Amino acid sequence: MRLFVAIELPGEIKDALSDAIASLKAQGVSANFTRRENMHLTLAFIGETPRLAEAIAALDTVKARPFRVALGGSGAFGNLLWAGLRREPDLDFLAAKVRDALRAAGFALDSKPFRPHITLARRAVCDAKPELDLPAVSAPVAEFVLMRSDRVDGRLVYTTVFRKALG
Ligand code: 2AM
Repeated sequence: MRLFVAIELPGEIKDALSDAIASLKAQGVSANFTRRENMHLTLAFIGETPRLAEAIAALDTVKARPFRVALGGSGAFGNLLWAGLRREPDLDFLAAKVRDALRAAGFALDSKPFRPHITLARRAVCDAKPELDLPAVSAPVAEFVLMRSDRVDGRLVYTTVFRKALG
């Protein structure tokens, strides 16, 4: 199965991201837009593995405190468009702890630095560089989750398989 560790986003943030997607569409961007139920922030990408129990055991050892996240900034990785989050030391700390715990359990994560982003669109095509103005909405984060990713009838479907409370 394909696994990744993420933060689920509260409704206020998803509302702002849905507005941003509507604005991209209004600007003539065509893309594979992220469905509302799939919006999330990835902390660590594990990838294909049969070791679900080991991943859960590793994540269960992570200790970090609750914090707030706020939308801020946006950008593109090639033709993938994303919304950013304000740099938040507690978020960086949590991502580092999650990655350390998974590596200690033998999961080979990539060594790219953590770039907190929420993917809004994949394979985006547009004539001019789109404008993406995000309101500075903020929300509390009280847990992180382990998610399984499946492709069902060509659609990405994410299922939460473990929750870990912060604090
Ligand atoms: P992305 O949105 O930038 O593609 C599930 O695929 C989640 O894991 C997505 O948030 C995805 O980020 C992230 N991810 C990180 N590294 C990945 C990789 N090598 N392959 C697929 N997804 C990856």
